[in-house]
Amino acid sequence: MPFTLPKLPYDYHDLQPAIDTLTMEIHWSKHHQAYINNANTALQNTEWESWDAEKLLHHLSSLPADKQTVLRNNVGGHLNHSHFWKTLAAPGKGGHPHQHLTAAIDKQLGGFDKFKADFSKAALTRFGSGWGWLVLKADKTLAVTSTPNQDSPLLEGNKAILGIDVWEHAYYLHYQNRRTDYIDAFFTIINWHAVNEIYDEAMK
Ligand code: MN3
Repeated sequence: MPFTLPKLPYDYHDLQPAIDTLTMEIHWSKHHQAYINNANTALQNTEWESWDAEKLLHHLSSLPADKQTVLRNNVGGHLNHSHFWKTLAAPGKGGHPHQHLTAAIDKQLGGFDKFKADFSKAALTRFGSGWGWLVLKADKTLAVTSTPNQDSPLLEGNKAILGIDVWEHAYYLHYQNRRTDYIDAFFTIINWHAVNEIYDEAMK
């Protein structure tokens, strides 16, 4: 099978109170696993079975029409969630943005407070299900964006640096309709050590 569920770098309960234990368990073991199962089923016994997620999304429009939507949603869902888990850490354990990332945010996004406000707004105003993002564009500058459903930033030629899942399955058990409170809490569990590394890698 091409895709497998990545191990979480923390326990289900470690992200409390920002994300509750049951939400973490269901989100990782059921929702993420479902994207993987659907993608694997769609790829089984095809000539694209050995392609990695990035290559599949990059060449999506050249794949058969009846595969495009299922792969867009489920390979996208697998990539987005794999990225999401990596960029979270227990409250107080995530460190801070490094100088070079801070400098880029200052210069390109108007400072950290402005970035936080814009990122939060992108996440809050994404209608229905989707993601808010900090991305690195092809020209190596940062931007705040959002994507619908499980669309990967790669579909717009952007690399994910930091993303927030704003599907209701990511927060509804604890926050119900209060997406704003979930977004605020998200900022207490960002693993900046990981985000710094992702940024450095993307800048290469
Ligand atoms: Mn999700």
